[in-house]
Amino acid sequence: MALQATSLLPSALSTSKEAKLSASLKDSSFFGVSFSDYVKADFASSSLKCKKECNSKRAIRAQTIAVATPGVTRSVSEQKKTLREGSVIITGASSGLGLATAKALAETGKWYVIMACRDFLKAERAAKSAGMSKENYTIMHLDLASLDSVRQFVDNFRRSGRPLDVLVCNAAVYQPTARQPSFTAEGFELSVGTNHLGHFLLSRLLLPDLNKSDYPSRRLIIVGSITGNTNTLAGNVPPKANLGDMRGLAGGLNGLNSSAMIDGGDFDGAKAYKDSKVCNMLTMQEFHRRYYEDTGITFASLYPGCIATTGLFREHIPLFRLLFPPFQRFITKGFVSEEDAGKRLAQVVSDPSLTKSGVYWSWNKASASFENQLSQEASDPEKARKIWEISEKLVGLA
Ligand code: NDP
Ligand code: PMR
Repeated sequence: MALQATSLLPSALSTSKEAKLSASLKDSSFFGVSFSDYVKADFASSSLKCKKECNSKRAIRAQTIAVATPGVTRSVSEQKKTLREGSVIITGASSGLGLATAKALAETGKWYVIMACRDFLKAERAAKSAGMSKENYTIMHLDLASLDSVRQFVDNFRRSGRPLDVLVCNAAVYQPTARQPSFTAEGFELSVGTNHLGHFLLSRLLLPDLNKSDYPSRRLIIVGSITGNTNTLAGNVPPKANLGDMRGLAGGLNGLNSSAMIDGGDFDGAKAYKDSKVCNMLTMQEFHRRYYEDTGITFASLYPGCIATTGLFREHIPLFRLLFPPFQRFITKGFVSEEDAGKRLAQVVSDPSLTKSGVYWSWNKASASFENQLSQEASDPEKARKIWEISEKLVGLA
């Protein structure tokens, strides 16, 4: 049964101005698709389990570290023995979700944030205007579109002498209007090169540092998205993510002797972004399979909600940027503010109840976290293994 898009509109959208908005959403291909085609699709999220994970042993240790043994008087030094300040690297912390997460963690006083950013001045201004206190953060240069920069960042971080307790791979670029691909320093298509390959190298290089940490709960978090998951309505908006047989990735995504797209097809910036998010979610699971048992590190991904106001949409046409926030706020109801999304990611960094590894976290309407289900492609272990193996060759690890 094909529902009409207008039947989904709240009654508040009855003014002529808002009626125009709904009409344009319904009829135009401005959002990349006719809206009425997509209201037919099922909300896969309604069938998702709403399950909170039990505390792991490590998390219990973290929580109870300062708890007194009943009947025993504690010495002053024992009373002072609390969890040390955690140390977290957040990539792309100069705006949007990364900045909001940095702020949320820094203001707890329990976290020192290493903001790994490509534009030092922008990051410094952003941290200042977010009201972050200088003793809670530092900025280190990282350009994920250059593998040399990734390696340099790792060296610089190690030289700082700080421990690494949590790594958050958050930065991303989205080029929905690009007609031609652009490329990273090593010649990989920019979206997959930055969002996936840059983070892949960073995470692989920093894994031993995470493993060395004595912090009770070490975590590696890679930000995923609903739009890479074709088991959802949002994931069915064209162009859909599809890695195919990964012939383009295997060929180096250089647009010369191989396609710039992972599946070997014609360049499409929006698809390249969604494909990169599938790579992010598959990489997190492959890390889990390869390293969780031996290291105890928690590997997680998440969809923080639709943060429709961030810089991610900076390259979209102005009309999209104007209409996207009200569309998400009033129609899909998937909207979340930057501040609230930051609190969600901060939860995945530090909440003692979110220590389960291999999980893709989402939040329900009451803002409670739950383990979400990934699409078939985004949870395919064979594809995850293949991406891992091709990626390690591309970034020079194999
Ligand atoms: P923003 O554009 O606000 O933030 C992206 C960040 O990535 C910026 O700090 C940007 O730096 C940084 N970045 C981009 N390229 C590079 C690079 N080459 N090296 C280092 N840093 C880089 O977008 P969001 O906050 O929305 O995106 C954050 C994450 O959230 C992304 O992974 C995105 O996929 C994910 N996400 C976003 C959703 C949304 O609705 N907005 C929904 C689901 C997931 P600079 O400031 O210098 O440009
Ligand atoms: Mg989408 C429940 C419905 C839902 C949700 C949660 C999102 C999230 N979107 C939904 C539905 C729709 N969107 C529908 C029905 C349409 C067609 C009108 C639509 C269109 C659309 C466009 C054109 N949506 C978009 C775009 C983008 O350019 C954004 C994108 O894909 O960026 C990669 C986007 C998004 N919608 C979302 C979210 C979270 C995005 C940002 C994507 C991301 O960061 O992964």
